[in-house]
Amino acid sequence: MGSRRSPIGAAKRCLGIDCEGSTCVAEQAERRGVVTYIQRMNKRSIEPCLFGQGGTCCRICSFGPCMMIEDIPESIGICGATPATVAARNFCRMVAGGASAHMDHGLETALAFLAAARGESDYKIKDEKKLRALAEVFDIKTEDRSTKDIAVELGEKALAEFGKQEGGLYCIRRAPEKRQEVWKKNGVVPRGIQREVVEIMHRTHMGTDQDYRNLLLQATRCALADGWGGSMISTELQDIMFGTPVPTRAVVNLGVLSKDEVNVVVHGHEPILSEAMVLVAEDPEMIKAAKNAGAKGINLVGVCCTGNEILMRHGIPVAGSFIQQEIVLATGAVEVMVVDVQCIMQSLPSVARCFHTEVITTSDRAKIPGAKHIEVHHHNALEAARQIVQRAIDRYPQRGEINIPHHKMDVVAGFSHETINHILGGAFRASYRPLNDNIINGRIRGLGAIVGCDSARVRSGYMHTTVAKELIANNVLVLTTGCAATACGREGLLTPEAASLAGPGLREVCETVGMPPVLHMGSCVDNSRILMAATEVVREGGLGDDIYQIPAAGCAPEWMSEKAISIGHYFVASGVFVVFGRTFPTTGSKVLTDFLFKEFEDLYGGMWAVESDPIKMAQLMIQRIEKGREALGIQEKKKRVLFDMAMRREL
Ligand code: MSK
Repeated sequence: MGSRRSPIGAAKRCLGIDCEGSTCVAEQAERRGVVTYIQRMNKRSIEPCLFGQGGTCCRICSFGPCMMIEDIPESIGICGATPATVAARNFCRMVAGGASAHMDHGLETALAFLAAARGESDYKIKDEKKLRALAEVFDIKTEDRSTKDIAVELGEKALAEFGKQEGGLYCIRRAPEKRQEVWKKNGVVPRGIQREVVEIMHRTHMGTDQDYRNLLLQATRCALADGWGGSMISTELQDIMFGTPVPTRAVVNLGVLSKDEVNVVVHGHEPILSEAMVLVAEDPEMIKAAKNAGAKGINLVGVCCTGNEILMRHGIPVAGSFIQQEIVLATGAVEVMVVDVQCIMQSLPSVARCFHTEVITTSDRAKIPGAKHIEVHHHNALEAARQIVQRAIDRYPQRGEINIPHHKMDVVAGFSHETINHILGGAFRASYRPLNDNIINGRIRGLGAIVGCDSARVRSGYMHTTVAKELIANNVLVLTTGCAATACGREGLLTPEAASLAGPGLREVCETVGMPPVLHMGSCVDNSRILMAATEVVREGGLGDDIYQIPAAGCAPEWMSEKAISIGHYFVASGVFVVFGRTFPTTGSKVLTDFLFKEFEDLYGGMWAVESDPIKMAQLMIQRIEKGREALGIQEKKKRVLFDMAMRREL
């Protein structure tokens, strides 16, 4: 039978804050008959299927479903497939699903970028420096050429990456040379972006690839096509079009909703619409229309990764992470929630129906019964945004009772890998040298990435923030993205003041430059920024010549989506030790799990692990970091040397 949880406990989990009694949005909403994931979790009468959870349920043909237990020799599929093969196929398909989400996002971005470059959309080229730098990666001549010429050629070449069948991806060449050699040796260099997904679907078809090692080879190639392909192209072209993020002050949590303004919430992933929404929400004509409707103005806020995108670039507040999306509506204070793709709960229209709220879908790839659909493309984004904001204004007079908690927290976000150069190296000698030096001298023990979703299955945000606090207390600088970043923001870890929670070395560095000990680097496609930051650390020198040598580790404590699996796998294949929380989708097969959790390290330098306890998770990461320091010969903290004038002159 399913476990029963107290509604109060569940509500606290959903909000990630201590929100008691009458102020608890979830509880109040429940009394009004609003059904959210909290009630759905409590009502589940069947525990999750262990075969499905551990990856040993095969349902790719009509012989089955065949459910297998590896310890029982005769427990194999009717076709003869072993538990390891089945778990590998399921893992591959998760990678393909996750990777294709980022790839499709990247494809849309490339199309929008090309239109902007040709002058055929409302968007323009904002970051010319980054345009020229990326053009060089794509072998595009930049000397004596106009911005438009370079941008058009870059757009065409980026778009071609998606349909490429051979020859390798341009961005793969950004990785350290040693890493590229590892990929070549293992035969996993992606040949094109979309090809790798198609090949996974073919190989995992009944009766095709039956060797778990060979299947994992393709999963690795596909994940790399995500991280160093689809995701990287998304991030880089978005930066060029919408601006590369720089540290920006903003506010997060439910308290950012306004009691006397028109609240418009953008949710999803692609910034094509949200960028237009930012422009329209600031339009004096629209603000006047809101005032005419009785509101004080327009309050645009974000949810999930769209929220992270506009937080990083414009300082727009974030109302909540993935798990909070229904709760945001349950405040009764939202006029319109506009969504595009990924991580959108189908229940949103039914929650919205309990209030005056309208849910609007905008992508032809993601419709929801009960939601209004207004199709948005890069060529009509502004016009559609205007229509959406007007609908929100029209709804404002219908607003009923509201319950906006007072909880909100200041954050500093916008740490692109380029910004880290400046924040540590200063305006005139931008470089990763100070970061590398501080890792070498031991003030910073290493880097820890905390990424991924929040989940209904754990106390939301608790895992992320507990890992983060443990890491920074042990002088590990934390890089974060996605809903993990929002959770850290709610907890106050994205402020320079949070340096007081850090160990003495990290604290000294953070206080010297005024940066938080946890750096918000963006949305889930922006994990490619972490790949580039790791590459910059290698390039700067002194910490090995490959990513696996850096004292670093990553985790996704509350992961839930296929995207998380793809992201985790491209980090592992890039040489990073990655720990996932609570469960892992191959544990039904020890053979396959041992391959991923042990043997993978010999092949790639990185490997997987799973751990449910956040303190133990952080300790596993710290152990990996210390192992890396030992291998580099920098495990001892170097003594501080006070420089006299002669030594300074010599410097
Ligand atoms: S939104 S994939 S819940 S991070 Fe990128 Fe958050 Fe995970 Fe969706």
